[in-house]
Amino acid sequence: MSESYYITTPIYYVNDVPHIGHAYTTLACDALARFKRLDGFDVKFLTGTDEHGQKVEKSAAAAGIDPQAFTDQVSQNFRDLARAMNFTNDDFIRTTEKRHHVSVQALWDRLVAADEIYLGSYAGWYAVRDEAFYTEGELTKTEAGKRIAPSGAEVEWVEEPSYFFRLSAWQDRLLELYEKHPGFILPKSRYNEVASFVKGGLQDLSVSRCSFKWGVPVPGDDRHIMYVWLDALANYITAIGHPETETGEYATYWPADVHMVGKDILRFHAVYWPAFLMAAGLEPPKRVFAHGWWTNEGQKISKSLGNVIDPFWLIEKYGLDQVRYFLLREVPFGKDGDFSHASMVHRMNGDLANDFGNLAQRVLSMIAKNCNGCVPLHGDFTDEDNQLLGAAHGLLVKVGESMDVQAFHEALETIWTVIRAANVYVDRQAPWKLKKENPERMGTVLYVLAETVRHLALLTQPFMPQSSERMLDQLSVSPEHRAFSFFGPEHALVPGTGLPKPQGVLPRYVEAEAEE
Ligand code: ME8
Repeated sequence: MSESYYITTPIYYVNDVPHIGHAYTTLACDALARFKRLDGFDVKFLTGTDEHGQKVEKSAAAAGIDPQAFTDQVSQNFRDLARAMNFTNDDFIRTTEKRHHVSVQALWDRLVAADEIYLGSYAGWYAVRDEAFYTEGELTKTEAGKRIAPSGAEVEWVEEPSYFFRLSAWQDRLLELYEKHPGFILPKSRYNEVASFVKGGLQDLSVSRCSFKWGVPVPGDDRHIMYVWLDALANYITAIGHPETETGEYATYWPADVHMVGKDILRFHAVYWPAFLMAAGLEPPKRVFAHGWWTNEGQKISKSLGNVIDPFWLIEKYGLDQVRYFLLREVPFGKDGDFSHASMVHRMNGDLANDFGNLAQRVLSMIAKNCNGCVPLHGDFTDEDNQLLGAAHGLLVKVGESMDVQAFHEALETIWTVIRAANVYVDRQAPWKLKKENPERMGTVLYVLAETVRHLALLTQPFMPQSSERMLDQLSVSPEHRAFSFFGPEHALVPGTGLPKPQGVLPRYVEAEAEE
């Protein structure tokens, strides 16, 4: 039986249209899910939408429709994005689904049974935009006297009866969890940030509200609606069949291998979520990875600035695989990044068209022209041949190590060292000159290159699936032979195999056409 691998995205609020930030997080998960599937794992990849809470209720009211109809509409945009980005999520969860109500109420019951929840009253600050509580000390005041949370969201004073979760009792056990599992929070810089927040002391957390209705009622006291974050976080176990925990998908996939999130919501995932789970007698996830923030041409992305980057538009303008590659290559995963047209075009024309596209195109068209359109016969390999083939074979282990710590940029950089080495090899070996003087050597050189491109195309599948698949088609690698178990020399291309007519993959960006 293959090893399981469970990976999740945040579930996105349906008050907004999907933008580059949402596409980014799910893309990172998609690349990882695809990589693990190709590597033989039994993968479950989950995404979805967060549909309850005051923020969504307010957005529905502003749109003049009832919350259910509103969430149906906006949730569909996220499904459309998944299709447009070629995401391979195995499930799409919505917190308004029946299965989720059942699961989140069962989680509540577990917490009550463990005496982790008590009734009290809350008086303090709340930011609807973040759906988060803040202490006075965390706030700043604007010139107009408004109080602002560290995220920039406005807060309002809330005073109402509320159920509380005994978070304050979980400080030591959380710190122990972080210490025992240093990979629980990545990247490392974020680990330190969370650990010092917890060391600073935790207060009990208000986990129900009475001032609005759009959410899951507290079992046995339906004046109260569950705090939207408790509701939302539970999606990760709902989707694998909770409240059933002994058999089925929960038994197979929990604890999750990676919860991928943006840095804005790390605290909810690395502090509240493991505390809720442990308090309910369930295991915490294995890892929370908090990635960085995208800006647009140096500016914060916001609706009010009107500079939100629409992923559908990006794909239309630059091409899907180009966008997928750019987002994962441009910025060290975990750090903040800036989107600019210039850097997008630079990657597209440099790394993709000039380096990889051109390599594949040169090799395939020389084979088409000089080897009757078949995988060439080869003679003995020279040291240089073996060096390039060895570097290509060695990629899987190295790239796998980077993927295991979600260093997507590093994985791609490693693959590109071999792409560049292959381009240097073509220039040095100059197969076009060998046709007359040493045709056998020409065949060997082209064979080494075709075999290198096969490795490169196999490994780039998780990142740029359509382009890699087209390259593999052109090498006549059958779809059943594209998993990583077919990596390596035992599954090398067979001389004499007929190849289809080559077609360019990964075109250059042409400025003039785009400006029309
Ligand atoms: O927080 N750069 O949903 P949300 C990078 N419903 N990533 C960005 C980004 C940007 N500029 N903007 C958004 C919620 N993101 C909750 C989550 S989970 C149980 C509940 C991404 O719609 C990033 O992943 O506000 C961030 O964490 C997420 O969108 C926030 O999505």
